[in-house]
Amino acid sequence: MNMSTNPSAEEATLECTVEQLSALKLLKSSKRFILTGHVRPDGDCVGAQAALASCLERMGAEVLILNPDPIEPRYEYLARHATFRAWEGEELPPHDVVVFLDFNELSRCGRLGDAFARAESKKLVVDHHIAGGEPWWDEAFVDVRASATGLLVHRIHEAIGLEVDLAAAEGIFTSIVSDTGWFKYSNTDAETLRVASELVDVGVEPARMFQAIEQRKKPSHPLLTGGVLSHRILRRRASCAGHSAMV
Ligand SMILES: [Mn+2]
Repeated sequence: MNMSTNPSAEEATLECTVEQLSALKLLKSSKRFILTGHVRPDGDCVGAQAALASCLERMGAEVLILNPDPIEPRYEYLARHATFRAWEGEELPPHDVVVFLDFNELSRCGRLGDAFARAESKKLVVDHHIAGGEPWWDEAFVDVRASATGLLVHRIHEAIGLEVDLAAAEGIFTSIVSDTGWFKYSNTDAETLRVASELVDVGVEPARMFQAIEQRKKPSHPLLTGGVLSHRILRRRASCAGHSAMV
């Protein structure tokens, strides 16, 4: 087998299509961005937004993350580095580009989609879903083989030649684990694992991320409250028993 015909993983990642190169040009040449997502944005969506916001801000751009809905509390650690705003019908601030992350149907933004359609800004889609219908966007950074949209934001960093910082790393890691089911699904490929490893090098702590996303305590949940109460009662009984035994 002639190995020289197989490009290395690095080279394959850095190979961008003409369409992707054009999208990168828009990202590099614009100053004011709005990043948006679909209604009830999931982990891939908000993670990719956090990562792209960090990337663009380090390139000197102004970035606003504006979604149709608030982010889930389980992802609030992402808000340490980026501000997530939920649209409440207000007028959009002046902006040059809207970036749509993890979806490609404008209607999935709800009424916010109508506001974007009326705006004169350029529209850029960063996504890994198969698109149906006529393209309504100006530029697209799309790869349907990518396990997560966050992985595409990692490729954008590589193509621009920008290091991934902790804010971006936590975002991309959130994206990857959300869309691969913590590396269980069949979309978990070599690039996914290679990037995850790099993110750990940057400072991501997988166990803490798992705790934040999957083991978040919900004291308001009746089952959990019951569990905590009965645990406390058992402990109290145990300590009473211990005390009386000592006496
Ligand atoms: Mn996704």
